Parts: sequence; C-alpha cells; structure tokens
Amino acid sequence: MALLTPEDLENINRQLQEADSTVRRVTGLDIKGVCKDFYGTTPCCEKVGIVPVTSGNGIIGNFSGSLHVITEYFGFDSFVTAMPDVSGYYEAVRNGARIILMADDNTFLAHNLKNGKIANNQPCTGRIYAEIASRYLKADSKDVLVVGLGKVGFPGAAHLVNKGFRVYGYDSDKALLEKTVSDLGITLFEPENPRKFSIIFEATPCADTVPEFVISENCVISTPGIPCAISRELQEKYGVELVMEPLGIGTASMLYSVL
Ligand code: NAI
Ligand code: 0TF
Repeated sequence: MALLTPEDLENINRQLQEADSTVRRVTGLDIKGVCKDFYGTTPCCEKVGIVPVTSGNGIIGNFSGSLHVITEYFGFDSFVTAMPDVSGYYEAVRNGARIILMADDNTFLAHNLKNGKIANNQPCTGRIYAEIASRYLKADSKDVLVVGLGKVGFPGAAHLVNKGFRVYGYDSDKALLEKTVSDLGITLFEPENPRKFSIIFEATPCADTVPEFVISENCVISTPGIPCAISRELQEKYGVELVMEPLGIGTASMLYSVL
C-alpha cells in the first residue's frame, strides 16, 4: 500500500472544506449529504477512539491528528488515545469509544463496537468516490472511465456497474485489467481508440494517469489516488471539477458505513 506522508495531511481542515465545496458543485450535496444518502445513516455524536499504531513503518505524523479533525468535522465526538497499539485500544474502550479507528501499513479500519459492523478504508474509499462521480449533475452520458482497478478502484468500478453505468476500465497491469473486465463485464478501454468522458474515476498511486485525449470540457475527475491524476495545467485548460482529498472523504464513508 502507498503510505501517506505528513505533508499530504497538512491543513487537512482546509483540504476538507475545499473538497466539500467541489462535491457540492458536482453533486448538489455536501460530503455528509452524499454519505447519508448512500448509506442511509446519520451520526448521533458517537464517540470515536483513534488509536495510533506503531507497527511496520510506524506512526505517520499528522495521521491521528487529522482523523481527529475529520471525525469532528463530520459530527462525531472523538479523541486520540495517549498510548498506541494494544494499550491504546484498551484506553479507547475504557474511555467510552463506540467506534475504533486504527491503521497499520496494510489495513485502515473502523469498527463499531456496539453493532459489530466493521469497515475497510479501501473499498469504502472506492465506493464513495465512485458514488460522487456517478452523481455529476452535468454528466453528458452514463459512460464512465475508471483508471486503476486495484483495491480502491475495483470496488468503485463494481459500484458503478451496479448503478447501471457503462464502465470503461483501464489498468497498466494487463493481466489484472483482463480479469477485471471479464469479472465485472465492463469494457476494456484501449488508448489506441481514444474518446472523451465527462465522468472519470481514478485510483492509482501514480501522477498524470489521465491523458488529455480522454478529458472533455468541464468533466469531473473523482480521484482518491495520490499523487494527482492530472496536472494543474490540464485541470485549468479543460475546467475540470477535481474531487481529490487524502483522507477525509474515505474516512467519512467508513464511519457512515458502520453506523
Ligand atoms: P493498488 O495498488 O491496490 O491499486 C492501484 C492500481 O493502479 C493497480 O492495479 C496498478 O496496476 C494501477 N496503476 C498503477 N499505475 C497506473 C497507471 N499509470 N495507469 C493505470 N493504472 C495504473 O492501490 P489502492 O490501494 O487501490 O490505492 C490506489 C491509490 O489510492 C493510492 O495512491 C492510495 O494511496 C490511494 N488511496 C487514497 C485514499 C484517500 O482517502 N484519498 C484512501 C485509500 C487509498
Ligand atoms: O497511508 C496509509 C493509507 C491510508 C489511506 C487513506 N488515505 N494509504 N496507511 C497507513 C496508515 C498508517 C498509520 C500509522 N500506523 C499511524 O499513525 O497510526
């Protein structure tokens, strides 16, 4: 898994506010509104315990602090434990946490201790970014280009198929691409046959993965992928609505999914 850096998470509150404005322009709802509609749940001041985890590459500066800001932004009452790992988990439960948020290098989970529901960041992120893309108010058709069909992209693409969109899939891993095209019944996007899209969902760990020839004027690119899928120059040239934020939208999706 590509790991976040403390720099990715700088000014998380501002990043979240900017993403919220874009989501509102794109869908007519803010992030809370999309999550509420999608999962049919509403937070009721559930207490969230955020537990730092030291295993593997260790604690990421700003990670727990950003989760604290994000959970409060979405209306949860949250705290970061003083201790990490198992001691932190114990501390969170003893201090009344109803939902635990914690991540090692492979898994970032939300676990609701009251109803037993558990969520994984990757599918929750894929689904919510795909859902936002699917709600684009100015879309000119139900065609969607999905770039990157891994642990985030696959569940997002599957969600778009379930919603009745015509999904064109692309991944630089040819074997994975062919398997996914067959498993999901989507269309293989061939760069040799270029076409333009008004809805693009991208989930790769690489920069500049969305080529100019697929971008239509005022399209939406909904992308959890870090670094950014398109250059600022292309974004400005085509008036792209870019939904991109490093942690908050995916975390909101996890939290609403376990309520
Ligand atoms: P993954 O490794 O499971 O999947 C990435 C896929 O992208 C792979 O199938 C790979 O073959 C493909 N790929 C790589 N370069 C490509 C290119 N140039 N063109 C087309 N396909 C390409 O990774 P995962 O877990 O799905 O994460 C994807 C990205 O999303 C990462 O950058 C990760 O950090 C980010 N992420 C962001 C979150 C957020 O809240 N913003 C949450 C979770 C992940
Ligand atoms: O960096 C990641 C994921 C996060 C997905 C959301 N964008 N790409 N995971 C590693 C998190 C490790 C956290 C660390 N153990 C801590 O500070 O607790």
